[in-house]
Amino acid sequence: MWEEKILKLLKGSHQIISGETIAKALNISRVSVWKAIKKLKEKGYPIKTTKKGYFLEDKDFFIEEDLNKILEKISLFKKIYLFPETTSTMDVAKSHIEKGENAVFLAERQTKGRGRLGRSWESLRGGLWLTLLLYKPPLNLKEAFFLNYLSSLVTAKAIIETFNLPARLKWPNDVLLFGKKVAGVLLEIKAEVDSLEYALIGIGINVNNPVLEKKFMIPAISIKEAIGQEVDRASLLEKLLINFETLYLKKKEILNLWKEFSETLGKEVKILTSSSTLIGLALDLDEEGRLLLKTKEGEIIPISSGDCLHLRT
Ligand code: BT5
Repeated sequence: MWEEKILKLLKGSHQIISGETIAKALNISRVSVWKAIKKLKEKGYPIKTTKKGYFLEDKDFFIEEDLNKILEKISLFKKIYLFPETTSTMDVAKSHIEKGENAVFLAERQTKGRGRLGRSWESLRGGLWLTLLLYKPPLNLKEAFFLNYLSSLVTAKAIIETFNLPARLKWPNDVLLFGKKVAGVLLEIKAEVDSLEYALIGIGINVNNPVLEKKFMIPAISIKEAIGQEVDRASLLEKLLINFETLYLKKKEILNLWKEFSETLGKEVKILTSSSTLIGLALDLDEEGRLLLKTKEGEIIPISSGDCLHLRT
């Protein structure tokens, strides 16, 4: 309980704060301060201890207060669970399903972040790594694809609206900035015959974390790199969740907006599916969320999943 309050004091201070000052401010003993600091350090917060007191070396951390402010503005998700470090927010969200609530799981750092098809997702501190848990969303299996489009769409919109950056969408699940990947979406669902038991939507956004452009499948970028300075992750998260709630279940609007922000449609693309490689013009999305690819021979092939490479305009 004191940990959160001490973290808030440290986050708000540009100077070293003595143990005595913290103890007085919170009306607790020096030993309680010391114990709480020890726990915070164990959780991974970079608190420097000097003779004069304590100092938080990196202030880019969420505190409960940031998240409570966001929760006041949304109603679809009842809670935001924050983890200084976890394997993957997908794992912690999954272990929460039986509670039967919609919730958000947020981690400062993931040790086993994952992408699609068992690929790994680098999740260093400074990024926005979250999973949205939707319990029994009113969609059937055939409609689950809307959640994929909705999630990449609201991520792009949040980046545009918060930072005025030209984020665009790449089929099926990437958000691009200047042609480089700034965010990705991972959807995991469990379906009954004609309803969804749950949906776990993983969203990873490179915000203030370092990214090595050439390290990944396609070049990557962070928002910090695009803007030239560290940015506020709480405002981005707030926009993302508000937009998600606003567009949730508005199927037609989701598809139309996705098409509007798409970088893929109208481009010559190479699609890699589990069984084939196809080249053609990305024409449109159909009502089942499939990408319609027009081959050189003029055949139109609907594709429901795969990886996409942009060839040329
Ligand atoms: C994705 O997969 O783009 C989905 C990424 C979802 C990550 C979120 S973070 C919160 C939640 N918890 C998780 O464990 N996951 C979700 P895919 O399209 O398969 O792209 C994966 C590929 O992107 C990798 O094989 C790398 O080449 C590349 N990559 C890995 N980390 C990256 C990063 N931080 N930025 C850009 N590209 C990255």
